[in-house]
Amino acid sequence: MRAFRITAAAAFAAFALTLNAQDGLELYISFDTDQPNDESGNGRDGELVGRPDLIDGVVKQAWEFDGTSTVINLLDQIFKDPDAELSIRFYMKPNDMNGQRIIFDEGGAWTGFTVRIFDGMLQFATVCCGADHPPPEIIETDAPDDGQWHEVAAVFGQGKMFLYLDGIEADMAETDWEQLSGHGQPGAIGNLSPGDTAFGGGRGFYSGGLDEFRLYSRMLSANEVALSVSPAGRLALAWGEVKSRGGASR
Ligand SMILES: [Ca+2]
Repeated sequence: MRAFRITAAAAFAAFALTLNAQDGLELYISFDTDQPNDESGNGRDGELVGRPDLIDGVVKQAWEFDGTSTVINLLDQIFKDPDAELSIRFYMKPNDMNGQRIIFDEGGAWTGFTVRIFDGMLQFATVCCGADHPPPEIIETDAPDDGQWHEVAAVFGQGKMFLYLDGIEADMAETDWEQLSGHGQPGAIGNLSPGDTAFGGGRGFYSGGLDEFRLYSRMLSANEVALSVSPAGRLALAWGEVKSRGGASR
């Protein structure tokens, strides 16, 4: 009987997490094939430039970005207008920390959301809203250079922004803006989208592994960021969370 209760609690936690992972999901690229197809159900297939190598990922296959030419151009603006909450999460295994290595960018220096590696730092910037390009808010942490996979989440919402590395809050800030706004440009994964980034001008191709990229039109919570969305690890991690909280109340 006890064994049944444990199994039921773990299954419930996994089910709840599955629902969470789908809530507000705008874009999901698994990198399991050689095409940047959107598996969120929203039909936002990307346009690939360059030829990534398929490598072993955290979940099935991943892509190795070459740092010189590979980019996924998204074909639509994903920001809402206005956009009060926006988050991304993904796994990365970077292999070049020098200069600017843009992982995700939408918008620009007028209103924008950008995650990059810059001279050894993992940085997340947002900016809004003015043609005079107001100073962006930037939060950061050391980019891991151990050659291993790491999970990153960048969360903006309600005038705050958070950067998580492997489920732990690495930095946060309050912003001068409560929301981002529409801009009429598509986003990009692996280099800047057209124009400029939330940091300002300049392009820079990401170099290294990327896997399981998800974009949400809501704030990811600290609790769910602490849990991997990896289907392979979901049950064990969910059960670990249940045990650490002393019950299955979540
Ligand atoms: Ca994958």
